[in-house]
Amino acid sequence: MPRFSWLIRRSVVLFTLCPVLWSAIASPEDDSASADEPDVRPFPTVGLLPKQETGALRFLQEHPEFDGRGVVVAIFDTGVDPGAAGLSQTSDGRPKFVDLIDATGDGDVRMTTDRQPVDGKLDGLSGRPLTLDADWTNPSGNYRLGLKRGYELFPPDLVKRLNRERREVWDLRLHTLEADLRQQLIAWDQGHPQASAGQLKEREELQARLDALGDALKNFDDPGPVYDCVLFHDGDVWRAVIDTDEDGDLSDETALTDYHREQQYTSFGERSQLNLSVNVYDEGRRLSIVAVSGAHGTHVAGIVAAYEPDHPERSGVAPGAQIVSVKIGDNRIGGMETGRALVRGLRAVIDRDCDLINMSYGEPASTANRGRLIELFSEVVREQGVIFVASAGNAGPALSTVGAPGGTSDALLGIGAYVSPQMMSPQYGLRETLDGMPYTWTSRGPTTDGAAGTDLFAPGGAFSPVPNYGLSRSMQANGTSMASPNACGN
Ligand SMILES: [Ca+2]
Repeated sequence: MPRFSWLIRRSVVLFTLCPVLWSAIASPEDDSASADEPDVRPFPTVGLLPKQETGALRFLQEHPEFDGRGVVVAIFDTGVDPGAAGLSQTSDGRPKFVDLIDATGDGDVRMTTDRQPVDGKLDGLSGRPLTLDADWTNPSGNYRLGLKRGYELFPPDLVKRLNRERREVWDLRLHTLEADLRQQLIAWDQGHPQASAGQLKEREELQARLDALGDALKNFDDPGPVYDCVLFHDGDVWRAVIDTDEDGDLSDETALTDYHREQQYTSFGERSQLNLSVNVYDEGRRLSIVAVSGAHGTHVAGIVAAYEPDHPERSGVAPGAQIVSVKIGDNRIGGMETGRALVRGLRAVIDRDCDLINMSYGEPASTANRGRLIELFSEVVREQGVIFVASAGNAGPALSTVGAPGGTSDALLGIGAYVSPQMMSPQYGLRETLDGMPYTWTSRGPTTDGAAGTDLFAPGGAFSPVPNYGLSRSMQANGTSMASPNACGN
């Protein structure tokens, strides 16, 4: 699981503590500021995305070009949004993303129906006629068709929002019809003070329509958007077109190819603001639509490598680094990772020549250094020279609470979460700060086979970018999920 659900729970605990600390600090005995002298200190932006604690800030100031340039980091997580703030370019002008991969398969579309167009149109699998773009190059003239339900792919919080918004539209339409029918019924009653049995059938018809509307209002069942997908080979590469606005017109859509070739992405539309890219596998028989399954991966990637030239305090620890996003959080099983997704992720690490992996994911484990996946992780580290950084877990403060794989695998660097005075003020609203310390909830070693468990501590809270679909630019979150990318960036 992403160490995000945990961190939210822990955030609540931490935020619950903050007012207690604040009230202690601002008690009447505190004479640091008098009532008629307001405290006007500037907002301490240095702690928004912490870099001072590890020496990274000073290092970047003294060596601005030693900022991760030439380094590629794989982010094993919920996927990273290529449209998020600060994640479009590196500090030396290269694309921020080398590749975006869905290793889970939840975005897969089977493309097994071949059709030839008639008068520039195809019969889509949704039943809509699809208008092609006359400018596309398709030497074979053949098109492959598929269909994808948006809700199979969208993050749960987006499904919830869209469902609510679509319900509002549905309710408004039905309530308008309902009001109209009620008026018709009143008018009918006024016009038929002594209706015959035959005339009453008209009234029964109106009443039956009203009842049916009432049922439809009570039993709202939203299947969500359903997208026609079309694939064709332009002579060089496969190109995928998704009818993101469900209007049957494909000429208003972008013809995308594998992300690593052209670094293109598009969006499912203004309402969802969910960005997507594609990869095509199995000789055009499988289209992989790559979208995030949550906000976690984008937040993590921002801590490693966001680049904000106008607001360096918002930049990540290594703004020059490039990213390979590997989605391991599968929407179909509540965002859990699978062994298959992790193996595909390791393949991508080797194919794209990644230098580091960050994995802010994991579960509790009673045994250390065991299992086929741990063997594969160790091979990538020891034989490919990849540095593998992972969160230790948020199950502290008791001893031997480190989780797998970060805390329990000796080939990986397991990262604990630390909170510094510089972080306390901007992130938790403390006017006077305490000494730096590990967060209470950060998992502790030793492992059951006697290793330390937590190899390093790093700042475990940050304001960092989140995906566009969340309708926010950035958010604060804490957890070893945030400590691991901070260490990875360093
Ligand atoms: Ca369209």
